[in-house]
Amino acid sequence: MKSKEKLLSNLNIAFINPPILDFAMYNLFAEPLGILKSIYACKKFGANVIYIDSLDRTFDKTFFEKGSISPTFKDNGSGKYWKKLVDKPEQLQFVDREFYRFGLDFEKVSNLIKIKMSEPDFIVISIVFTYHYLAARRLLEILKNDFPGTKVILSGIYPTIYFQHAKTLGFDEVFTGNVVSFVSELLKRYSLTDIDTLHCSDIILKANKQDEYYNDESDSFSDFLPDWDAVKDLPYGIIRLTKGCPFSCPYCASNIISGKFEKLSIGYSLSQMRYFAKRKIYNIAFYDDALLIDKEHFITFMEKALEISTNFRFYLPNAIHIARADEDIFKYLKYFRMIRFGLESLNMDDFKYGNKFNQDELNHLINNIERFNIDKRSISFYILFGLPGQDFTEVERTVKGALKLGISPRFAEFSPIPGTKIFDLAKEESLMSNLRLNIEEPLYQNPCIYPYYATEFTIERMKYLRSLVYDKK
Ligand code: B12
Ligand code: SF4
Repeated sequence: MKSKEKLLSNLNIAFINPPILDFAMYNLFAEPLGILKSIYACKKFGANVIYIDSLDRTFDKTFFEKGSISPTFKDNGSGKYWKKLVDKPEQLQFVDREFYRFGLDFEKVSNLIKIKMSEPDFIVISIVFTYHYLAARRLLEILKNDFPGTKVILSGIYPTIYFQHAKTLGFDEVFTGNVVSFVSELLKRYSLTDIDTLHCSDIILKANKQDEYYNDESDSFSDFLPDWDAVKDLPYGIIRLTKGCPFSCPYCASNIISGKFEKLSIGYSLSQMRYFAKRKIYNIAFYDDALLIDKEHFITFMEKALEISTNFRFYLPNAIHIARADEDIFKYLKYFRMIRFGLESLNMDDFKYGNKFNQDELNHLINNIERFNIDKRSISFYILFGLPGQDFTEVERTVKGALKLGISPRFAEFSPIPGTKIFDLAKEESLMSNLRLNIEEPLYQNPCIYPYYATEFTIERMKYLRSLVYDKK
């Protein structure tokens, strides 16, 4: 039998974060966590691994065709991707907007694989957003031609949410499970050892414990560490303290992706903070769906992270819960440079917004923003628009109401997600709209499409709402 650490030493695997085809994309602390965790695990078990991040903004301009537009980097590491104007797909011809490929050209991705690994056993592609599937299909065509003997696997949030659709693309395998089950599957199939899943998480825990930054006294297994070494010039760190969310808002896929709400062990999260500090990476974004649900957990993490370094500055591109941000939480918000609250609507009793807070909790929060002297420029409140059955005047009232309360609104366009409670309603509404869009086609799930072409939130009306917010500034 092979040594436990070398169970996958016969395997050559190429992990790919593919280019994206879309109208707009901005890197707001986006990293493919699932891929990075898979790389970490596969390396630990001895597999030969390469990683190509097609969206890497540090690629030199010689990697891109003439006419490509250069990326940007803000001080906090976020910024624009490399992009190139391309033809719109047939289904989107009616949209009067430019369409881009973000990141490397598809052929270039395949050429880079050839340079780095002559005969991969697997090429693993992962996609987050359902409406980005075209890029996976395009890449698959090229890879099938260039690597006829290689299995090409699709994974990530898109196939987890929309397996029915993902399996039509022609991949050799579509993987819908999490990273632990992916690696367990590889171990079962290729380690030539009889391993059951339980045993597998034991060896994974052991692998984590061997990491020089890992220092978790608890013996519970949280997850694989992401292989941040695989990201050159890492511009920021990503952290998660929890998985999933105890709420179940009708428009959200959190429960489908992550199952029940779960805390990750503090030791697991802190080991990544130690790593970031060592690499002098101090801008850290949270990926949690429900960061503040377990207050003690969040506070313990913050205290210990700040013991590692007081240079850390935190970002919340995902919203946090208004009702959960009390005085104990506010003590830590001075370390945050981007704070976004999930307001959704001031019509807060309507079930479609998830009943996540009440008026008293909102008032209390607004008082605390003043009381704790938080820099208002870092705070905004997401307002959701373009939901099926949502009234334009209701959103208008919310925007005006928010401005009156002295808080800064930020628009979040609704994206209908298959499998969520509101999806069928969204489908009905869009089939009745002028264009009769069938949102079972993922391209119409794009937040740049659905609200503007399938509901009463036209581009003109949204221009007006945006002017209420931005013309004031
Ligand atoms: C962080 C995040 C963002 C970040 C970064 C996004 C990015 N590009 O990485 C920001 C803030 C930018 C963002 C923006 C938006 N987001 Co977002 N986001 C998320 C969030 C919270 C986490 C995504 C994530 O990376 N998770 C970590 C994953 C990778 O870890 P994991 O649990 O181990 O992964 C699971 C599986 O997918 C699989 N897996 C994943 N990757 C891999 C890889 C391999 C190799 C394997 C084997 C397995 C595997 O394993 C796990 C369990 O099955 C999800 C919700 C969620 N709970 O996941 C929404 C989510 C993806 N976002 C969503 C939406 C709607 C948006 C916005 C449209 C919101 C808006 N209105 O503006 C924008 C659009 C952005 C864009 N197009 O540019 C939707 C997706 C909609 C869709 N149709 O696909 C989600 C699902 C949230 C929801 N509402 O339900 N988002
Ligand atoms: S509270 Fe947020 S993460 Fe949780 S179900 Fe609702 S929208 Fe999703």
